[in-house]
Amino acid sequence: MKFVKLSTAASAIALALTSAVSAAELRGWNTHVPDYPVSVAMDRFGELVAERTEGRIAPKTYHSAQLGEQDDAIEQMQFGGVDFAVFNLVPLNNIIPATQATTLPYAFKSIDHMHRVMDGDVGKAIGSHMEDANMVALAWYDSGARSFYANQPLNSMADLKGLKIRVQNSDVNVAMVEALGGNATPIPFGEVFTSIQSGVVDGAENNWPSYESTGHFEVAGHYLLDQHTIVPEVFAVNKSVWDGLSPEDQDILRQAAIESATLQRQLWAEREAKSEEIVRAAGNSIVELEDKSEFINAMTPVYEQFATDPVVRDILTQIQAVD
Ligand code: BDP
Repeated sequence: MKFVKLSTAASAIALALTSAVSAAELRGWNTHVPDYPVSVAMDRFGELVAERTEGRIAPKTYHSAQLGEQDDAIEQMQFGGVDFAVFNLVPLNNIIPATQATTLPYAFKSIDHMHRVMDGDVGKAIGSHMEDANMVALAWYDSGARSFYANQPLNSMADLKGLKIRVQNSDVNVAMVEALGGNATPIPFGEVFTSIQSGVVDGAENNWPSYESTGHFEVAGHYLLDQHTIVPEVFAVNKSVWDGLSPEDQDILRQAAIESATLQRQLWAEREAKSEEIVRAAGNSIVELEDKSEFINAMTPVYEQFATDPVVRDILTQIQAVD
């Protein structure tokens, strides 16, 4: 803890020194390729902030995991190397347990439901837990619904039994795959393609745009649309940086992040459709599930393990109370 305080102070001093001599360049982390909806929206955030502060604050996003994989970036956000980022909530599960409620399978009824929940009190509650990890949540991005894919036929839940499935680094995701009889293997996003190609894992799980933009659809041609999670992504700013800003600049950043989220959600819907088209045109096998009750029922042990924590249970109850 002492270390956190020390580097927090150091990064605040570094920022103050930078702004004294020139515009403060804020470093943004992003895992996706430059034309991905998250990337375009983060760039828009940078433009809006630079414009509205007349160049005093110049946010620059480094795309394609140039600043490291997501777990490293989450750590850097706590110790000062990353000033802002868009994080998926799954890799935050282990360090901020409150986020687990939003990543439990079938916690949200639909993408619209997720928006209503995250733009309301639940988003605020999770944001306040994030502050303990030195992050300030400014807005919520979309990442669609995630489903399983593999290099072998996936026609129903039974086909997942015994498969090695890559997951993000989260105990909830490990438990989810185990509840389906699979072997969960946490692997960084950037290594998933070669891991499937070389047979280290048989498959993974993700949304249409990530399945397509990473090329995973070329090495894992079977996509089973069980839509087990609808995971929010957070636009977060390093709290030490945030605390060093004037209230006026904080307003500018918050407003720009919210506007970028509106753009991101719009671009997301377009990209989902485009990615689906690309994958279908490639001839992949896509299995839709009319009835997901088998998957939903299989998740009971996951809820028993995680939804019993009082913080997680309380947030889950709030999610379920939103129409
Ligand atoms: C994508 C998310 C990204 C995650 C990635 C993953 O947008 O933040 O890192 O999935 O599976 O959909 O690691």
